[in-house]
Amino acid sequence: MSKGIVVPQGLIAHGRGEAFDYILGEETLPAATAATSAAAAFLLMAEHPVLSVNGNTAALAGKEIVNLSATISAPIEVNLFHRTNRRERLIASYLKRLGAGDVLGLGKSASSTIRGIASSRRQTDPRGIGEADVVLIPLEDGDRAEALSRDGKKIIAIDLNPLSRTSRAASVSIVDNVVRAIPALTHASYRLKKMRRTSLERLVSDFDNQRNLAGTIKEMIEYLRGWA
Ligand code: PTJ
Repeated sequence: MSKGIVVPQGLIAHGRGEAFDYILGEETLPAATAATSAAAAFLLMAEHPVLSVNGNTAALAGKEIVNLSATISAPIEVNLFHRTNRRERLIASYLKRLGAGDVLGLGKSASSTIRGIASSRRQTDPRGIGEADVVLIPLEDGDRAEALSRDGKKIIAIDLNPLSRTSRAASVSIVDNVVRAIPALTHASYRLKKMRRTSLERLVSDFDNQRNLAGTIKEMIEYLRGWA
């Protein structure tokens, strides 16, 4: 935050996430592992997958996002809730120092618009989220997740809160901490790259996000029952 990558509101969001992380035992639940395989299949089958990055994600898992981008050949786009040119540039140069190639979404290059959002968050890069069919949105707010979904894009969320609008609006919600979820997604993508397309299609069509979220909540309850 002192470098300007994360906004103060990001610390509050982080605290909200931590509270949920405690009630899943700060470990990856089986439901999250199933969602991660489905997410990897979605990303590998996509024509234009894009990884959307905000301040919290860059700070917590910048290197891991760069690794995922290289593994699945998907561009990274900076898309901020609290948008300023300075923060966009800071985050992009931070990711480049970690090994990212081109980073999309900066300044005037974000000339496409997501319908149904009033704020500057609606601006996206036509080479990135603008033309994407599948978008990974770690740590996202509900409005943008719903608007991207209404725009016909398949959304993969990483959100520790299984009750959030983001988790509900996504096609695949990985309920886990980004620091665990992104390396696991890279690992799953690497493994699934060797699979046939028909097997990937089956992983996608067999996945039911609402059922998986219900499974996550049951796993959280089981964990809490252990303490009670
Ligand atoms: O960098 P910016 O300007 O784009 O702003 C980013 C924030 C995070 C401030 C903005 O997107 C925001 O306010 O998000 P929300 O609406 O607070 O949603 C963030 C969601 O991420 C919440 O549901 C949290 O539970 C969840 N979350 C927080 N930390 C983590 C997390 N999920 C996964 N891993 C985390 N480490």
